Amino acid sequence: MTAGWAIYAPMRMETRALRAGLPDGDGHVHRTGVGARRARQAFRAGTVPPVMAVAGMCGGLDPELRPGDVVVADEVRTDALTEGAIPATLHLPAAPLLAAALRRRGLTVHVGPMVSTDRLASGAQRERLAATGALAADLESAWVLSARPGAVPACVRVVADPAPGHVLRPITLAHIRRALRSLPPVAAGLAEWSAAATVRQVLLASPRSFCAGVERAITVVEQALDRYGAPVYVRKQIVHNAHVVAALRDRGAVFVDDLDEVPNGAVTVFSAHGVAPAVRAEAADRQLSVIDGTCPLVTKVHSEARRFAGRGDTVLLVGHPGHEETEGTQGEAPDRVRLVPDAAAAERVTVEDPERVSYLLQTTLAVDEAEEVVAVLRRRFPALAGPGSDDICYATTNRQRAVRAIAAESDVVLVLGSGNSSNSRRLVEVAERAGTPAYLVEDADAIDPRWLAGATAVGVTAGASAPPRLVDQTVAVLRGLGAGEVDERVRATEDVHFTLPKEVRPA
Ligand code: 0K2
Ligand code: SF4
Repeated sequence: MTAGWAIYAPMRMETRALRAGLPDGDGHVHRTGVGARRARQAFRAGTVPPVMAVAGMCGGLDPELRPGDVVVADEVRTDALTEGAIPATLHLPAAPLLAAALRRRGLTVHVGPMVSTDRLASGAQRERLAATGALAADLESAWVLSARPGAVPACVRVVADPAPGHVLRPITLAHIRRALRSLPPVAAGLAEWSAAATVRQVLLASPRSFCAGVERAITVVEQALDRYGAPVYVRKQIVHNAHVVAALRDRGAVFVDDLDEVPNGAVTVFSAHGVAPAVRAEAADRQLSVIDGTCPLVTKVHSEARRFAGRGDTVLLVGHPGHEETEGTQGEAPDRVRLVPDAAAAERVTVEDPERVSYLLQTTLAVDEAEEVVAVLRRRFPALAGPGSDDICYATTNRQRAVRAIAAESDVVLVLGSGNSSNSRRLVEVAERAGTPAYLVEDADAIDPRWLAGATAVGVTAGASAPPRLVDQTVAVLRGLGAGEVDERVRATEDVHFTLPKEVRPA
């Protein structure tokens, strides 16, 4: 926990509840007094620490808010009609990280704007404030947080007085008790947040995020929706990313695990990871109107599998069992392809004829691990033949090189990507092998502030299926924790682009 941080709350009952959530609460929780005037005066004599939070109770403006719900402000404003209104809105971009830390403590958390007023709001004023989009209102936050403009700020308020009604009208004791019960875990979450407010630099890996195959696969679904209308069926996740899938589902894509779930004749897209010939045959039998989203670099591995198996080789496919890409490649010659997940399996695998053996690689393997596995295979089968050019694709290789570069300079690395994304998981492992703790996160909301405690340099990258905007949001959160510097480490430039399948190609 950083020494220079503090929580400010207006009333004694609030400071008491907040202190109860901190082992060393006395040193960190301070009372300002109630209202704008007292909040403005509270700092005249004292020094304000570089990391400061305002916490306490508030009145709900959004009718969804219940007593005891927590509002984490991403903006703090003053009511424009308030005397002494602060001129500009205060932005608090680390709000999603703090909100997630509080949710993990079992609290119901809402993120949105907080408005500070100089007096208890009347019914008409409440309606006017609610119409501005503010979630809740209080009497101090804006003035407390403007006491030290350069500080790392947070604003967390617990709803004691829900809408509808007058904001901060005389409220029932039961609501106050409910709200006070939420304050100890709020203080504990703020302690985690304060410990992460050491971040000064973000190191961005380049390249990161979407590769050409993912761009193409997503465009295939978008174009299919535009051209043929919803629903468009997609076999499996088009790419392994929950945000991409959710966005396409919103536009009318229907994701299925099996072609059984697709009505006869419907427009059906195959995912970037490719499919076995048996799946193509089934689609043809069902007269599905197929558009193939398979990445051309996966298709290349399929043709190698056909070529090697066709000349009578045993084909050793280095890849992960159960992954859609390996299932698809294996399906090209199920009797001849053997899956080799790791070096131990390479030591055990048997072949019919050691003079007729070749290997292939899943496109998203860790380059260093795959080299080890192939070295074992080569030692055991000196006649081993390989693909003409690397199966591990350019995007995988470049992203791993770039994450290794940032890991060397970072205290911790965050990798944006979904849990089922093989290439994203490999980026975590590559950073860890470089000696730096690394975490896979679906988005900025999934960042646990405890990972960042005491870190000054945080590396950020994204798997090939993770949208770039998730990186932008993560950088914004890290800026909100105090990162003033964002530097990029470029290890390769990419200008690969694949043409679209004819069914969705622009005329
Ligand atoms: O890395 P994975 O193969 O699990 O797949 P995604 O996360 O969807 O990334 C795109 C790569 C697809 C094919 O190589
Ligand atoms: Fe294609 Fe490589 Fe992207 Fe996979 S990671 S979709 S093989 S470019």
